[in-house]
Amino acid sequence: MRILGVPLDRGSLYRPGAAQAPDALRKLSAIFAPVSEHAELFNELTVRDDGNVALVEGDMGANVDSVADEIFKTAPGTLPIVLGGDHTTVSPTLIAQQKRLNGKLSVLYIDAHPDLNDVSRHTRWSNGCALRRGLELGEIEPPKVTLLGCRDYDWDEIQFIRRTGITLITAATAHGWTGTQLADEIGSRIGSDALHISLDIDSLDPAYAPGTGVPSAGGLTSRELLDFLRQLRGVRLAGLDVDEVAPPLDTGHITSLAALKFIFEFLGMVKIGAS
Ligand SMILES: [Mn+2]
Repeated sequence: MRILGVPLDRGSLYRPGAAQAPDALRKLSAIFAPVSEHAELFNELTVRDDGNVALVEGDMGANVDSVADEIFKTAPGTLPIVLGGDHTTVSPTLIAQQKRLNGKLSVLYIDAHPDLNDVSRHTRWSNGCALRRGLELGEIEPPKVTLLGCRDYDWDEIQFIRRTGITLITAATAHGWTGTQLADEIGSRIGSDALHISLDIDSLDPAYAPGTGVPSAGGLTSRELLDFLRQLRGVRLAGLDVDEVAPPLDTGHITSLAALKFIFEFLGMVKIGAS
């Protein structure tokens, strides 16, 4: 495992703050012992923290190539865990992962929003365009993407989803599903691909993750998301990015601690899983 921070929130045009997340998460991570919630010890796992990537002034458009290059340097067999930053973090992450996996990559995008706008708020590098840019620049086929937990859309995004064959599992649908159903749905699509998980913390209901730029009512519970992830343990994993945790908007570290919980459970998935 290799941890990299991307302390950039220029894509959060509504409420920034996510640039502070990588350092805040590192500081708080000492609270957690290296075990999963199922009391499994991570005694065979090596996690190296490579700090934050170097950024130049500007938005992700000015940084996407250098951040992708840095993530691409992750050694074969090592999984990157990328800490955003706003969700434009996923764009260079997907570019790098698609190259690392030689195109054998599927994506689980867990978010209240699909981030599939071509242009949002007068820029191509707002977080509302993050997945669209990642697919374009990474040359990833849209049918390889599953959206989970969505509940806010722009009209163009809905048309893009319908036109390109992206799988959409709304928060409302997911609420009625078991983890096994989700694992079956994803497992039936990815074939021999490895799965990259992109987690926007606003996929959770604001009750569980209030400290984020664009909270949206009606989200997943922490319990639901943990159960979904647990059922994905049989899937070959490519890596993880966790985005949109905004410490200045948080209260009592609730959102940061939720993000850390999922990162630690991801570590548990890798130990049990195939990679
Ligand atoms: Mn979002």
